[in-house]
Amino acid sequence: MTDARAIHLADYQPFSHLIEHVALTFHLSPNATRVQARLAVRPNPAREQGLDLRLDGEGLRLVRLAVDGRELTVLPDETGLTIRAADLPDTAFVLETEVEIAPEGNTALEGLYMSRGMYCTQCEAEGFRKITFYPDRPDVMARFRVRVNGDHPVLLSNGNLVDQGPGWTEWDDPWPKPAYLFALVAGDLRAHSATFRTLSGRDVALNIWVRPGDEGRCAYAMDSLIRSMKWDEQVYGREYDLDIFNIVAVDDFNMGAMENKGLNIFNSKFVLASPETATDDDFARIEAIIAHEYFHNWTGNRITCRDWFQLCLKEGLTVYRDQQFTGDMRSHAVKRIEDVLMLRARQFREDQGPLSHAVRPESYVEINNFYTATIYEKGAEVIGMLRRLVGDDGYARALDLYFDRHDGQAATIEDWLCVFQDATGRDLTHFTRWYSEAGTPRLKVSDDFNNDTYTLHFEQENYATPGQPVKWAKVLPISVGMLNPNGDDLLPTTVLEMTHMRQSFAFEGLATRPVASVLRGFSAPVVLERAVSAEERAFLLAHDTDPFNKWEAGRALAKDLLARMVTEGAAIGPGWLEAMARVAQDGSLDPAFRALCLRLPSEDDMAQTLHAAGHVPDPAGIYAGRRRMGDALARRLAPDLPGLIASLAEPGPFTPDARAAGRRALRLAALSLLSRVDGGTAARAAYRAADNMTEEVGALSCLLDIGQGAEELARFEARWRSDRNVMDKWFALQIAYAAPDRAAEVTQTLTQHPDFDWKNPNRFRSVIGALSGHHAGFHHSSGAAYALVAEWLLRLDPLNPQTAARMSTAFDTWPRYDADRQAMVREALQRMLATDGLSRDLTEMAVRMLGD
Ligand code: B3K
Ligand code: ZN
Repeated sequence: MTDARAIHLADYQPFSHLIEHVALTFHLSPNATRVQARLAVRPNPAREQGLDLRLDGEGLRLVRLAVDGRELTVLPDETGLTIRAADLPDTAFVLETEVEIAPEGNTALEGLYMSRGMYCTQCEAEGFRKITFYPDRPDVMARFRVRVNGDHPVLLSNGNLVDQGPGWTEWDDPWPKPAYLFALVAGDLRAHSATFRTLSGRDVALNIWVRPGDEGRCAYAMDSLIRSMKWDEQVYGREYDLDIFNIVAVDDFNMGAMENKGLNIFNSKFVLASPETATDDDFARIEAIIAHEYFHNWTGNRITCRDWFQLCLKEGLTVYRDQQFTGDMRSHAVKRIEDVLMLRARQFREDQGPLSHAVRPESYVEINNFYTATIYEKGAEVIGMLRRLVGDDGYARALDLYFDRHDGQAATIEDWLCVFQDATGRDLTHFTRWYSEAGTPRLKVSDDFNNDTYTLHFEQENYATPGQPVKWAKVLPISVGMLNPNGDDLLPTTVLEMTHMRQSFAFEGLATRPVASVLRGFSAPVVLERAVSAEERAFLLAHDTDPFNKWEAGRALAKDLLARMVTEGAAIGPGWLEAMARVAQDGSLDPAFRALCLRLPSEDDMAQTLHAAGHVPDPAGIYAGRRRMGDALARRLAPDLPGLIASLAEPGPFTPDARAAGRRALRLAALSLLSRVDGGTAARAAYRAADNMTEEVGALSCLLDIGQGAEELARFEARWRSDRNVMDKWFALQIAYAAPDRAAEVTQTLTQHPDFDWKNPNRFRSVIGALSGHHAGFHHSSGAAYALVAEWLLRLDPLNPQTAARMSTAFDTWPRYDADRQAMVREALQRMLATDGLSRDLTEMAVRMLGD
């Protein structure tokens, strides 16, 4: 987009100066915190000499500024201040500043703010400039020493604790870091502690800091942390590098968590867990996010990004690493399926709409708007492809070289690709298109069989995306396998490398026509277009040895059926029902895998697929069709469901491990189907008997799904009223299961609930986000949900632009739908843009979504 305020990758220049050391002193006070900074500065030899010094700073009251002890009068502007070269020595000097800030009034939750009486920080991407004047950019790396003075019993910052006394602590971080990794916490907190001995025998003190009363809910997060630390040593050879590692849980947080050096700050929802309060999904997310933030210590902190255009350098890689970790801890097959579900739901959606952007974008207005599924999830997919192309050994050598060569640096995607080239000798010039070109390639596949030769023909299409009308062929690693018609493996998984727009691969010497299993493991993030008969899909569901494609075959059967139901009024034939029945009853399959197979395609996924196939999706039709499928499946499986449910009962106390969680997932999937035929009898009993949150929420969902559960909802509320994280579920569930024509009304009513604390991002997401996640409810033809979501985004924007902008992506699919819906969404977006004082964040999003 063209915007005067846009920042461009092409304009990058190193900073004028180097900051060798930073000493900060905080005097905490809710409305008048004093921050004294002492920076050891020298001109950057990589730049021309005699440059002014420009420091970022926003909302700071400057009290004092001195260069080498000499006071200077400098007037800050809106975004910072400039010290003229004439006022600076041409060699090293000391810059001192003192500013005053008001954390209590900081509702944006960026910089230093307060959450229920405790102080905390969030500096990525550009929050440090709200704390003190500083070159707030990731390529300026410095050693920090921090003294915190405050009334709270616990005062934390990055690095090692070097000194303390009554009302103060002093911290030293020996590892140079960019300002976005700075953190400070002060509060009345309790620690859940442990010790970790590293590979080389150093002991690290581990603490998870929480509010008094929450200490009993930290064990799982701590266990996840210890396993992450071990795993990074074993798999990547990466050891932790400080004497202490602190994690703090806060209730008001704009996202999941933040990897500040030695002091990770977490949304409390991703730390606190007990069997009574957290579901299996919560446990899994906690494990993954703890790992993700910990892995950033090397991929992000020790090696950081030169500028924010390189964000995927740390995020794509760290997501890739946390996915590997979860696969190792749980199940690679299940993890891959879940990741692809998520990729399609979020990244493909983004990439096929007006917000599509490259994994490495070329410009932005507000960087916080680019913490997207494309940077994170597609960024990770790109690394998975690289690994498929160079092999496991090549990947390991490249990563070793990356850590050796770039430790302590702020690196780029070029640096990253260069280590792969240097370590493996492979030319990756062509591959760079994955970083520079947006959009999801479509891969058309056809085949033929002649004279003992089976040939697969591929054609890739790379559609135009905003600002990128022309695209080139991508390098695609396409994993394929072949099966004999009797179901035996004929060709083990082989990676075909596609580098042109059209390419064919022949397999000779085959006696009969094989059944091909294409794109095993989802080896490239593309939309596969292949006309496959229902029989062949059922065959692959029954016989494919690649678990991803086995699941995918069942998924495709369901989607083909639902598409025909919605567009042609097709009836549900026995094919899909019998295939599902076989999976449900196949005791040789992992219950977690079976639960995934029984899950119907989501409505949004269906709308995406129909739109891509040239239809205008009808949200009400998709909703109704999907319900009919669920009802038909319930009737088909009804006789077996009670037995299946009973066989999956877990004896003994709750454990959060993957095996037990998988059994519960299948049990609850079966209970949900049973509820459709037994009027909720079994689910009501399960609700009463539940001794853990997975089953409590699971049984309640079954009841809400069939329009019941009012009494259970009331009991749930009475029991959990004082637990914020659990109550978020109570809010979200009612909206998620509301009938489409009532979703907006239910949401509206909940916004009047005394516990709808809309300034808390978790609560806002659990209500407004639940409505925008309810496909048929959000896109209801009345437009009521569009209006309600827009109204709340406008209310939130002045207080918390980051969360408002992020949640505005609810509207990014509007071009899929009919003219009436399109007009309503455009009108809502235009109304936002016409609002006085709309944030830069939300403005950029609305402009991009409107696309004109
Ligand atoms: N790096 C942070 C995200 C920061 C988001 C800033 N708007 C968490 C993570 O990716 O691990
Ligand atoms: Zn991250």
